[in-house]
Amino acid sequence: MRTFALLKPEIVTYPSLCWQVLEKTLTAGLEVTRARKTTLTLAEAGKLYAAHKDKFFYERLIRHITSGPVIALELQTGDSTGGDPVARWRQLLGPTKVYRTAYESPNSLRGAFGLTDTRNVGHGSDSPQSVADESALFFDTLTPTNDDACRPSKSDL
Ligand code: DAT
Ligand code: MG
Repeated sequence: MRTFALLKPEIVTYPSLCWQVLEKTLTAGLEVTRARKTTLTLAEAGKLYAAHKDKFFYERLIRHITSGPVIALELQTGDSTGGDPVARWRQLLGPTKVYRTAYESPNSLRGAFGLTDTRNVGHGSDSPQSVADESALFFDTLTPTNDDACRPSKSDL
């Protein structure tokens, strides 16, 4: 079983932050099975966030996610830890709203690196269906861009 995760531009733009997020991810018992760095078009961002189309923050969300490079990750829980990778990644991310991290999970990724409710470090699929849809979008159908040559290895970051 796997999950789909996305690191947002406010992380990917800064190599040292990006590496810290990846280290915390591995330390939490998640393994990276596929990775892809890319920059989303408006149309691709619209597909990722279709469920939020009518929300007041939709425009802000789309503007932000297309503002720079993102890293898509397919994650699985390691053999020794097991468990549901969807829940594991979302727990590591922490609450959507950054102010809540202060008392709910200061050590989560959003607690450590989140800036605002929009610039909140990452995305995580929330169901088996969204894992399938979002993995397919990023790993099978996305428009190739110049960023595709990049891979999140330690030397790259
Ligand atoms: P999550 O990313 O925790 O799954 P979500 O699916 O409810 O949260 O929302 C998707 C993204 O939309 C979220 O990462 C950031 C943005 N967002 C959600 N609620 C928001 C709010 N109240 N104000 C601004 N942006 C918000
Ligand atoms: Mg969500």
